[in-house]
Amino acid sequence: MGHDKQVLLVFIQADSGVDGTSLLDSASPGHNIFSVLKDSLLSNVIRRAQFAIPPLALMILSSQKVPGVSQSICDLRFDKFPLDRHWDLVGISVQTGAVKPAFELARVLRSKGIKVVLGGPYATIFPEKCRDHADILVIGEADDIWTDVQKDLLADTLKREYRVASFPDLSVDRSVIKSALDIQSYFTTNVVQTTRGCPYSCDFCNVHVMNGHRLRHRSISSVLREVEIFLKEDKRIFFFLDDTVNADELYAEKLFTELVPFKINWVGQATTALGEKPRLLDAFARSGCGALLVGIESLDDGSNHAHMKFHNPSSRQVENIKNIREAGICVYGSFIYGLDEDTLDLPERIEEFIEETGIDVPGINLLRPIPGTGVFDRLAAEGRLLYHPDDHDAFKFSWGQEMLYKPQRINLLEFIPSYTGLTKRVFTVQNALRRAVRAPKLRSAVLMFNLLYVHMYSLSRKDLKRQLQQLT
Ligand code: B12
Ligand code: SF4
Repeated sequence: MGHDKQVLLVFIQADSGVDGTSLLDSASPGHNIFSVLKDSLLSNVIRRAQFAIPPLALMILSSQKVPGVSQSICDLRFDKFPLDRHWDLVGISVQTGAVKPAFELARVLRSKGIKVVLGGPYATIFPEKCRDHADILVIGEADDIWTDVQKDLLADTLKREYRVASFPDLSVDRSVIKSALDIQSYFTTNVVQTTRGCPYSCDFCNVHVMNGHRLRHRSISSVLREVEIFLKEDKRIFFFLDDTVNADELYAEKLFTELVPFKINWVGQATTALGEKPRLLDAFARSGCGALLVGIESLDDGSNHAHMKFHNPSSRQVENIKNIREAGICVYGSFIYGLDEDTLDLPERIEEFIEETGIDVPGINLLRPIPGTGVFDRLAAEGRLLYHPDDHDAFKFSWGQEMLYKPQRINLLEFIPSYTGLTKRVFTVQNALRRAVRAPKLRSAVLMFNLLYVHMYSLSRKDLKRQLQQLT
């Protein structure tokens, strides 16, 4: 439509973490012919294993249709910014791990006279840090307020700031439309969120800070309709993006039972408490659940408690994980080593736990103190952060290439070799093959992920070795 106002919504590529793998990859060449060959083989695996999914936030915004406004999405993980076209407004989603590139893009656009609106997790938690980098700031979940912004754009009455007064009611029907997406760029475009908010308060996480403690549900009929429509455009796997897809067990059981006839395959994130609920587990398995990411964090309950995580005591984890796998669902088990009560005996326990439970894909992370979380403020107050607390960019969401704080009970100089020793033993090609063979489902994806991690953790060890040398 020629005279429509043109709005572009941008998702930024982070230079660390999931997105940063390709940068990391080229940054650390191997030193002999064998490691060069291995690295190049594995970097191929990295490219194939990106499993890139589209930003649901921008799909939600672009689905809010205001006559007279046309919206497009630019995902900088795949696309170049279309500077050759005219834009009346560019909206950038700012995640804490990608603040610097987001601000840099805003600067370039504003210098060309293009109006920039910043929104997303970082803009919501740190509006004061974003204000100078934007013409317009949106604070909070923009499911409804984005319509106001578009109307004000049309009327030429844009305000400096839009603050969402209360969390949007998710039970109101809002359809998500994919028309602004380039479907072929992605591993799948079937991304669905059924609930928002988290009843828990883990201090290393900021979901409960951004989305509140009360779990808000979409109506089951609205989710079912969305799945049905999505399936018409894209038959690939579904990602349920809820932080805990079994947070409300009754809701989840009803939803996934009703999803059985759709015959989809899906993955999501859950707590291992699922293993204690046979009916819910059965509904997950029958509705096509192939894999679940579960947060185990520490195997030491004292450590989890020190970080305000009280659900899922370690005594029940083994049994629960076994039950989930026996139901035919792969388990991605995410650990954090280096929490406050962790001691040097933990790596051995983690290895035994992985063997005993048969976890299909282990992820062994270093604690990332994220600005805006409880743990960040506490470590800053205790003088344990290794960078200045105001330098938010230093607190990257890397894969564990670098320690960002001093552990409480383990000296940093002992901690680093203990962590790298652990990842060296857990992430080997032999273990990758073994895990793939015994996986209850999705064997090639399990193999791909494990091989990716063999490579990623070997790069992380190089970086940590460098950091250790600088510290000594
Ligand atoms: C799916 C997911 C991913 C996917 C897709 C990315 C995405 N953001 O869509 C992938 C795997 C790529 C990913 C990667 C990463 N992720 Co992630 N991810 C999630 C997850 C589970 C769901 C995201 C989602 O779709 N939420 C639902 C939407 C509707 O909510 P939303 O994104 O907050 O959007 C709303 C508002 O923020 C706002 N909004 C958002 N953008 C914009 C833009 C404008 C212009 C406006 C006006 C408003 C606005 O309106 C939206 C609608 O209400 C969240 C957890 C969560 N609960 O959100 C973590 C989360 C967003 N991820 C997180 C992290 C740390 C990462 C990584 C850095 C991980 C890593 N080590 O690499 C990378 C960063 C990638 C990047 N380029 O920035 C953190 C971010 C913390 C923070 N404060 O920023 C979260 C919150 C998880 C956590 N527990 O802390 N992630
Ligand atoms: S880590 Fe998971 S369970 Fe804990 S507060 Fe965050 S979203 Fe909730």
